[in-house]
Amino acid sequence: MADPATPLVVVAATANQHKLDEMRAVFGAAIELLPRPAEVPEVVEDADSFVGNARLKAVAIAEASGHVALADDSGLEVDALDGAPGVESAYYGGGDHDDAANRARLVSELSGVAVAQRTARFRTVMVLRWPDGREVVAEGSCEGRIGEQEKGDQGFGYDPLFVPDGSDGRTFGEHSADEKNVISHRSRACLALLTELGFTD
Ligand code: ITT
Repeated sequence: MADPATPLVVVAATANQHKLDEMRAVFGAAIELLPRPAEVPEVVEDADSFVGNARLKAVAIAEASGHVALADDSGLEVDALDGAPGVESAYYGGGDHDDAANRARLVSELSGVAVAQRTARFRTVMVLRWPDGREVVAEGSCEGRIGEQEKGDQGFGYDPLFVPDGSDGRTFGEHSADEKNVISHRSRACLALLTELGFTD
C-alpha cells in the first residue's frame, strides 16, 4: 500500500485540531497530514458505528480532494451506561461538540455509581481511503475509568474525566500531550495504521 522509504501524503478528514496534533506526533515523517480542505461541507455522521462514521468522513474527503484521505472517528464507551455515549460522544450533552455539556451529562449519569463500576474505554477507528475505493482500517483503544469530577485542563473532550489504567491516577486532562500519546487510543490506532502500511514491524 505504501513505500516505507517515502512519506505518504494524506488529506486529513478531521476538523479537530487536537486530533490532528496527536496524529502528527505519532506519524512523524512517515505520513504527512494535510489540513482538511475548508470548502468541503461538514459530513453528517449518521452511521451506527465508529468505522461507519470514519468511512463516511474518509470517502467524502477522498472524493472531494481526489487524494488519499484519513478519517478518525472516536468516542468513549462507559460500561455502566451500556457503552454510551459511544458514537454519540460529540453531542451527548445536547449541543454539538459542546465538551463542557458532554462532560456534565456524563458526571450526572454516573452519579452514585461506585468506583469499581466506573470502567470505560476510549476507542478510535481510522479509515485511510484512496479515491479508487481501496482502504485500510486501523483501531486503537485505551481502558480506564470515569472520575467523579473533572481534573486538569489538558487535551480536549472527555479527557478531564478519564483516568487511564496503568497510569498514576491522573486524568488525561492532567497528562501532557506527550504522556497521553504514549498510551492513548488514538496513538495506538496510528501505530496500527503505520504497521498495516509497512512503516513499522
Ligand atoms: P472530526 O472532525 O474528526 O469528526 P470530532 O471532534 O467531531 O472530529 P468525533 O466525531 O470522532 O470527532 O467525536 C468524538 C467526540 O468524542 C469528540 O467530540 C470528543 O468529545 C470525544 N473524544 C474523541 N477523542 C477524544 C480524546 O482523545 N479525548 C477526549 N475526548 C475525545
